[in-house]
Amino acid sequence: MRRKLAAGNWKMNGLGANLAELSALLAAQPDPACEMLICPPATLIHRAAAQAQGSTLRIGAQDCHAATSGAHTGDLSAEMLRDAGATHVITGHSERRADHGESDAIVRAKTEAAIAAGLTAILCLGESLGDRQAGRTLDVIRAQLAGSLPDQAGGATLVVAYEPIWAIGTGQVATLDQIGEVHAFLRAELVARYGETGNAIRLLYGGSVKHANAAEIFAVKDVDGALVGGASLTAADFAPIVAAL
Ligand code: G2H
Repeated sequence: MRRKLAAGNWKMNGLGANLAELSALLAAQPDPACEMLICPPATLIHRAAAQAQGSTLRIGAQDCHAATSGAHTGDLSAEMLRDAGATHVITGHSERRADHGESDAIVRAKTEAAIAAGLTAILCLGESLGDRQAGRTLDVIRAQLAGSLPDQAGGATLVVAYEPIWAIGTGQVATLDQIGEVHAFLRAELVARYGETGNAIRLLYGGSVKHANAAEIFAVKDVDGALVGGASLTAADFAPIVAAL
């Protein structure tokens, strides 16, 4: 049985004052059977983790470097993020792939580093609008999986998030059929790669998830939760999504 997961990605948003949203989120008394995660900017991880201590809320990071330490000005290793209180880290988000030229090989190295440091990696992938219109969606995702999945993975160490690039921050959500097709494909590929363990790895959908569409997306087979951007910034928006799990 895979535990449902609602993960919030604050992206480059949030100052200290915004940590009040975490208290408001916990005050909404989320179902403890579901896992709830907020990935604030790295500057807030330590404070957020201290605030969430003893609660059901987990705190994650949005990126890590593949190396454990060294001359990488401005970067953070997975071990540092864990030391700051993170339990999860997002790898391969399309905004990192686009803004920082992250290839599948780099994403794979980051994912391996995250798992080695004891973090749960949330590995993101998804097709562009051009790929979808050209009918290449599953080919693109197959290639992303081949290039970025770690050698060893389990239900506690890896989550895969399907985020069609054309649905991110656009208000345009993939149809339930599109989500179902890709999630079924991801499940089959994970089982082919890892055997029965592939059934323990959770699959999240991401891309303009809101309270209004969360319940129907969560009802799609093989959707184990969501990676939520804009609608995770306030407890008022995120708590109802968690409740829809
Ligand atoms: C996709 C998602 C969070 P949003 O990037 O990962 O963002 O929900 O704003 O589309």
